Amino acid sequence: MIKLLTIAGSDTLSGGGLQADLRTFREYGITGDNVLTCIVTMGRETEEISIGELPISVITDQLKEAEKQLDAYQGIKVGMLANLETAQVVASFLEKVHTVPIVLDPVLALKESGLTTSQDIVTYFIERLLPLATITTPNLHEAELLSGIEPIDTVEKMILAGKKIQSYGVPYVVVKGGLRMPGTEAIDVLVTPETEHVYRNPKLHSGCNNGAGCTFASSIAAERVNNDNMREVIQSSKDFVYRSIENGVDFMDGLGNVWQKGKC
Ligand code: PXL
Repeated sequence: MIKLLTIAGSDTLSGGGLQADLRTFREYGITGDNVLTCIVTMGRETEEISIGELPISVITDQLKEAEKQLDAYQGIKVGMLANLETAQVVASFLEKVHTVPIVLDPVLALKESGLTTSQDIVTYFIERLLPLATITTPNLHEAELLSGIEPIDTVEKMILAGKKIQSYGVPYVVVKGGLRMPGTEAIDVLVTPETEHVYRNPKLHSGCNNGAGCTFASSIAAERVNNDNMREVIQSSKDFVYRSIENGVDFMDGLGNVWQKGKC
């Protein structure tokens, strides 16, 4: 059976984080190991977010176990890394991965909430983590932080930002326009070593989108196992996320989690 690894935080609402990753893998009939990096608690009423950090030894212990399994993984997805020390130990682990794709979701801005990580971490992503990844999937805010291009409010600027991020050493970049891009369409841009592709879908105004970003990145890891064509991989992953938002589950008025749904 195919196995992937996710290195990610826990989402107490279960919509995002490693809960989303493992459910996504399951929909593809793929098993998953996980390395837990932190615990995100989101207040249901207040929407306040707290990030519980773990002792670094707890993270390195898990990474050591994953290292013993490296040959068993056909891909690795990296999500939230709560602090610089975590990013450093994860980078040392990723350096040992040579043959399988690494999907790096640069979780620097949670739900575009303005909760951003420090400049130290942004610099570390640029210098150390992005060059280790096969593909990265920033949202608009993260793309602004990583590229220095701000504001990103047109497709042309999304492409420019994607190329800038690619120049740090990651071959594929998807800049996710999400709901923040002006207009009625949800637009994503894929920058490849050869060219760019623009994907357009009607915006889905369901509030059930907690976990959409994690689901997208883990779906890319799953799709990539059997498909070398990144343009097709991204289209399939976008379709997967679209279905999962449509299939979402409310946890309070108008807000909810994506609920992962394969093609059946
Ligand atoms: O979707 C971003 C994200 C990543 N990782 C964890 C999260 C979230 C959003 O809620 O909880 C653990």
